[in-house]
Amino acid sequence: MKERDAKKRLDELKERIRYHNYRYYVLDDPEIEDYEYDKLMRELLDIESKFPHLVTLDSPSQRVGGEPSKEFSTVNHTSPMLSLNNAFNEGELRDFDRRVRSGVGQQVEYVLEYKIDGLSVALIYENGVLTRGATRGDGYIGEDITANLRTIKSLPLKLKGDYTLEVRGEVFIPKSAFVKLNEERKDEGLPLFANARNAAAGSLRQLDPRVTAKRPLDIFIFNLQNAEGFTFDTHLESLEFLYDIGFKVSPYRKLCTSIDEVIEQCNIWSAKRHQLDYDIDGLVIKVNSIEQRNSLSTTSRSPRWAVAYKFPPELKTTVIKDIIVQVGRTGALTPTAILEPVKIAGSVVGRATLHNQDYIDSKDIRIGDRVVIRKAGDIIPEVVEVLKEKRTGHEKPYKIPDKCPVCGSDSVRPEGEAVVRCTGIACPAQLKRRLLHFVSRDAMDIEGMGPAIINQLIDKGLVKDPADLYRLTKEQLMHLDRMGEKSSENLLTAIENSKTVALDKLIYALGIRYVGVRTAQLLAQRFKSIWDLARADYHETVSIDEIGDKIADSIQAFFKQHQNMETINRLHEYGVAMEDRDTGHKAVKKALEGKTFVLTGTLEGYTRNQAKELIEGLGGRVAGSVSKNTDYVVAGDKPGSKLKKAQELGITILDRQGFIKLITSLDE
Ligand code: 0OX
Repeated sequence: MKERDAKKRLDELKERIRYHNYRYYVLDDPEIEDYEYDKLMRELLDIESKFPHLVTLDSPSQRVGGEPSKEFSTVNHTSPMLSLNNAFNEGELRDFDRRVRSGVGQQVEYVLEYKIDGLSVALIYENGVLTRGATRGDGYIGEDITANLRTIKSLPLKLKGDYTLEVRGEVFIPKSAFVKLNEERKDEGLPLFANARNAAAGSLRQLDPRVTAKRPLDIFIFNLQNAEGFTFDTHLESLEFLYDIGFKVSPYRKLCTSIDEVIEQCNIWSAKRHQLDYDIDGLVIKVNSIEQRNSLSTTSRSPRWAVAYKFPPELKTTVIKDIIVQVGRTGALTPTAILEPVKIAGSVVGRATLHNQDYIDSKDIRIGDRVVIRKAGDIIPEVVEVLKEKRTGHEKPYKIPDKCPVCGSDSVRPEGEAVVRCTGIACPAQLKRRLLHFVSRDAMDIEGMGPAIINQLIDKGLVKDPADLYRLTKEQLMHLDRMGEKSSENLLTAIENSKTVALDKLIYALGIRYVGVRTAQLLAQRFKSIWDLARADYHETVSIDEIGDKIADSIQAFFKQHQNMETINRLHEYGVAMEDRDTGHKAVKKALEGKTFVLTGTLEGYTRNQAKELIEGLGGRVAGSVSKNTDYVVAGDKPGSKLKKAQELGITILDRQGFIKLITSLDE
């Protein structure tokens, strides 16, 4: 690989990993499976190891995880909560062993533990009493979920002894309890959890600990992080100690004196893991001697003294009976194979994802094919291989339809992308997401129209496309849960007021792919009305500075849909202004124009200069000291006296996450 290609690929990988990190760690709503994420990460690490000078501070390899979310108060971890490097086969286990032995220069003993598929937490006990519990967050800053952790029955609130210490462990829901939980939810008409890990994650993130208390959470403690006044020679001794003072420690803690023994255990548990009542996706292998561990130190994201062996996915053969497409919330059309059901990885499987057209084409997957499928843990099964020698000649090749199967709009595949998407503004599969976007602050700005109301409006069939919002009556709104006369009137006023939002907001509200706040401003400046924009040809839009062919194509595809034009016509009919009252001469105001920032402390992932450039690129100014004219103080790690001054002056203080949120919410 040439350096130029490596850099380009690294940029792509970083962007994708960052995005998926965010979905996974912050939103608890992953879009891809762990193994796909692992694959991206491994590719990134692989390229970075070949081109070390291309490693940048903001690379996902340079930090531990995602970003903490807003609802709980945040806590700084006493020491980073590191992630584990993975080993996927015997060779990688032997590599790990070789690295460890050459690092310590002596014989090494390992302790093996189950790798529980749950969520890591940090717990602080002071004088024997649990005082704080936190999620892992981004590894440095987590969320304070003490109240929720207290509800876990297997977690001692008081230890046998007045110890002051920190432990780390994995929260999970046992398989049998998970099945029961989902059965209860089904009876109550509640949405089901996809798997035990998601159920545990959702339960830990409840703002109301009473809800958490009803969930069958459990915890295994796997590490003594710090202990005031004493240490241990080995990890195993520390685990025994933790067991003795009342913690639930993983029942499997196996001492191995050679890598051969480790490999043997990995093979044994790979076959036996389905017998356990909790999901394990591998074994964790840790150096037993604490002294040896300390001599091995840590990379920025994972310790060198431990590795996670990931079980290989199980393989089975079956037949593809049909291929269907599913339309996701973002309008993505995902081809899915309907299989002759088979039992694999502990459950019966009837479907496998085919990802996209390229995947189908590259493997030449056809309806009627006998295929090998694979499933690991709770991963959606996928087709690994087509058994072409079993073909009878009756197998049918497959193409993703060029119309959305849900709403009939054109489905398009933008150049250079793998995913085919529906372009319909009123597509039922995307309706909720599109409505939330339509009413949001930078769009039509309909205050009071939140997810709870939108869900009810959709469920009751009152709103089938954004234009329907303008037909709602007070009576209809008053019949919704938690809506009284006054709140209904307020909401109607907000809807009424939205009819005269500026043209750029209306353009943004349409949810045209790639048209963010800034692009919408540029379009509103160039075109005087939605009608002008709809009529404009590709060349007219692409000739606008900052608008490339991808955006121009997407705009063309959007306005080509007669369903979308129907929605726009209806919006017009109900009184939504389609022209800019200002005739389009106003300059595009940069989002941070007139705002003064002061930076203090270090912002993980950004150098001081990078942060400054980001702000200035959006029109803001960075000043050296805090005064009453400062609009924002961005406080990173170890902030200086500027933070105190900002607090005294009552200036808005942004932590790293707040800062990122601010700059990313301004533009696409
Ligand atoms: C688990 C598990 C997770 C300590 C240093 C890096 C990882 N999921 O069961 N993490 C660890 O160890 C930490 N041990 C485990 N057993």
